[in-house]
Amino acid sequence: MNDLIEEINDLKKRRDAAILAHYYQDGEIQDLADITGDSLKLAREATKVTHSTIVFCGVHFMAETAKILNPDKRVLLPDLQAGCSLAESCPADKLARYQEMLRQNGRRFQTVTYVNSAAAVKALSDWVVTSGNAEAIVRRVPSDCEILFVPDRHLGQYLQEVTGRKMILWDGSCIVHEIFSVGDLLAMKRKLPGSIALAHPECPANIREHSDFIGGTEAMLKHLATYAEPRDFLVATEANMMWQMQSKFPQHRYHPVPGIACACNKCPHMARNTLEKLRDCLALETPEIVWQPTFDRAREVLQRSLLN
Ligand code: CIZ
Repeated sequence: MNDLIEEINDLKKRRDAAILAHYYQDGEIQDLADITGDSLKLAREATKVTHSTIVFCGVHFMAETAKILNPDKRVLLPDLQAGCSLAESCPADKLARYQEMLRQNGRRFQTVTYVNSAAAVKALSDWVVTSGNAEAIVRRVPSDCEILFVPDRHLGQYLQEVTGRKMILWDGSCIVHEIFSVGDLLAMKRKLPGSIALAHPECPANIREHSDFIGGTEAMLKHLATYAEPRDFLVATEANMMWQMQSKFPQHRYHPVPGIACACNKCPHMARNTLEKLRDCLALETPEIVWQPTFDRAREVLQRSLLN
């Protein structure tokens, strides 16, 4: 393992590469990264990278976003098959047909798209949001327009609740956040009185309503920073997030909320990126995210939504 890490660090220098890693990656990958973050932070940081190559340890739409915002960089993704159930639920052709049907019915709307989507879908959108900026962007949509929110219906429902804006919701969901067990969450709260439940807004309403704090990963970290004394936190988001929590705030105890059918929730797509694949992609300079025709229009939307 130490040899592998040395090899990666050596290749990183030789390839003039910066490693960006999402909080949902295994701790050993986050440990090696130059920058860790949620997709909003990583998208913004990617635009400041001075190296010629970015190795993106995350899923496909995140690496694609890094490429779109930094066309001159070579962007590598250790496993090109690292996808996302939300992105899969919303193919661009299906969205285009749905938008057309709404227009034909005289509906005046703007499309607000969660970053967990393909570039071709972003290209059909007015706005792209992450869990970190969704509320602020939704508040920017003119009040005389309806909002078509794609693809996460749980995040959309949450945004309806906090902003009071009614939305037309796409029927997508995240396979990790959808399966937390409310029965187990309630049992954990009984077992650990005084514990604080943190839920991601991609979780369904039954989990959110029994949680003390709802927010994306960066918001969760900010919230943890408000507790000086050791506490018990029940965490309803991807289990690797606890590695970041533990490193930044080691005084607390973190307990993963189990899924309905498993002890904890790890994203199988994120798990495709391993140290070995990270080494290989640096050595072979592939797989690479290659510029696609839809990236031009997606770039306008991403720049307006994430960088301003
Ligand atoms: O926006 C992201 O990075 C995701 C997928 C989750 C979060 O809340 O950070």
